[in-house]
Amino acid sequence: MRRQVDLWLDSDTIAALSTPPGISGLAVVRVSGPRALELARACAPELPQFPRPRRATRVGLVIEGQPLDQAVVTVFPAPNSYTGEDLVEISLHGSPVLVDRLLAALFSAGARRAEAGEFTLRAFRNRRVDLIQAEAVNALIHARTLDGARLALSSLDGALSRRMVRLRGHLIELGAALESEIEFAEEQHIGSIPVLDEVKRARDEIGVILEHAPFNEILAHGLNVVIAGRVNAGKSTLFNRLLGQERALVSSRPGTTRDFLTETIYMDGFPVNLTDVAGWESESLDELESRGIRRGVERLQSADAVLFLVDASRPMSAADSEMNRMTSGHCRLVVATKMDRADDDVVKRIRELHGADDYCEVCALNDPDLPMVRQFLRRRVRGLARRENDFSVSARQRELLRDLEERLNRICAGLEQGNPGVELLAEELRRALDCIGRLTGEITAGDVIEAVFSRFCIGK
Ligand SMILES: Nc1nc2c(ncn2[C@@H]2O[C@H](COP(=O)(O)OP(=O)(O)OP(=O)(O)O)[C@@H](O)[C@H]2O)c(=O)[nH]1
Ligand SMILES: [Mg+2]
Repeated sequence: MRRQVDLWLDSDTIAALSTPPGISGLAVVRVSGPRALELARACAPELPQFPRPRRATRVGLVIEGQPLDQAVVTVFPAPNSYTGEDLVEISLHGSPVLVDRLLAALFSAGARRAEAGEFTLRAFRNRRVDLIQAEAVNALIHARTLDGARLALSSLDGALSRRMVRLRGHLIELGAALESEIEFAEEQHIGSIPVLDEVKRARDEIGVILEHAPFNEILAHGLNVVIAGRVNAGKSTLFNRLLGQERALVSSRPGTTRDFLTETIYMDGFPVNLTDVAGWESESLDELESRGIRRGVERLQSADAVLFLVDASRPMSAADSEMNRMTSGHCRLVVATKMDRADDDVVKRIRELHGADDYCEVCALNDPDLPMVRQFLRRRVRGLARRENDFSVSARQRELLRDLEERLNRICAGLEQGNPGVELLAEELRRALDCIGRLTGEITAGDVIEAVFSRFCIGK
């Protein structure tokens, strides 16, 4: 959905609740923009004409002559505020009734309801943060683990941004050296430019960031584990056992699970997001079943680990082989299920096929703890190394960093070969600088910016 206002140009004064809606101890309403102080004073008449910056002041909120609440108001004058504009934070009692009344009064006095992420967008627009840092704000809010929060905080502190600024300086220097090479081709050997070492170091650092990024994502959101297998293999039963509650419907009818279900369990305090999906079926299906299966496959593609269930009580089928192929590239545990009713020949066949993989045999009915399955999950969780000096990287940033790494590779290789083809190198340099500009948001298209901020919540 396109926004009604051009957020890039708009300079209205905006207001929104920045704490979660609902009953709470306190609620914080933020007002930002040129009229922030004036509008806040319209609701808090005791607020002085020139309040002391960044000092909490206790004032009464009065709307249309009626006292509403006792609040604490803090004024952050431009440019030293989160948004870079005049910003007022009104902290009142956390009652939705009071909050709605205050917001209504602010809107009727001339404020506009803030769009999702608009406060941070303004911070970006006013160069309080770059785009990398703005994305880190969202990553910090949405982090589901302490590790994830720590990674986001280093990005917010500018760890990645500073590296990009440094790299840009080196590339510009390299560009200047290349230009002089064009002019004095005979006298200099470009492969010996000292700044080349810096560029190589930066390239290697980017390589490490890209290598760590998938792990860091798991650290931030938890381990996504999909329970896959053909219909009726016992997926939902296993899901329920791992959760310790009857969350999913179980029945002897094939095709019981239609849509996917996700629930989180904790292993050593770390979130493991388990997803039960519709069973795989190779025969023709109705439209709804196919859609359910497609959703399951999508989950599978983005899974960090897979529990691949094979029913030991029935002969294996084409669906099992297809599922085997689809999950073989994943970090997976093959689980032979229904061992209480197992057919010896089938078990023999499963062992032949999967005995050498991560493999276990279970009976979810009689063995509710499933120690082998839990052990596999725990091993995955413990394998997630927590590294110092890392930071969160969004999918957008990862794509740009990959492109940047490629350009830097070409630049370094060209220079090392001694016969660089100066024009080509200059073009690669220009593109590398372009990647950096897109990362930090200096030359990022409006729709990309809009997409980034639309993932924020209102009030941030
Ligand atoms: N005997 C026995 N039956 C089991 C075991 N695990 C599951 N079942 C039964 O197998 C049937 C199918 O189980 P579900 O958990 O619904 O299987 P599913 O893979 O989720 O099935 P779909 O959602 O239809 O793909 C049910 O009747 C379960 O009670 C087991 O270890 N032993
Ligand atoms: Mg099921």
